[in-house]
Amino acid sequence: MNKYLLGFGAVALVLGGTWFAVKNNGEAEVAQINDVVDNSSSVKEFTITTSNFKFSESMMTVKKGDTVKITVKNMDGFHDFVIDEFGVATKKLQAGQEETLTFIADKAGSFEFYCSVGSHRKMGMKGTLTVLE
Ligand SMILES: [Cu+2]
Repeated sequence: MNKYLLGFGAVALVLGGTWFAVKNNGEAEVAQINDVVDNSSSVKEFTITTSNFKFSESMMTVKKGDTVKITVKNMDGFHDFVIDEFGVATKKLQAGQEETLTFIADKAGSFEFYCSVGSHRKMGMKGTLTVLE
């Protein structure tokens, strides 16, 4: 191998390295744009009061991917708040107690929330959480 070929090889290596660096830079920019789109979900907060024998809200609507925070305040009697499909429930609350549940609405649909104490659910202590696609 003579000096001329060695020089040519070195130039090719430098050019190749530059092309690789530019290409990777482009991919990093695309990844950043995707992050911005994925951050469109938000936190939705609700406060529900419970009493004999109803919830103050019968409908709540969020979007899939939202973080849902529900504060349950028991004014009167002995109640809890349960959503089976998301595996969340408060403890059974005495009058004057409250508890906040936090979960991610990771599936779309209509889900019943209810009070599991005694026959309260049958007596109308229930409502619907709607998760929009
Ligand atoms: Cu109840």
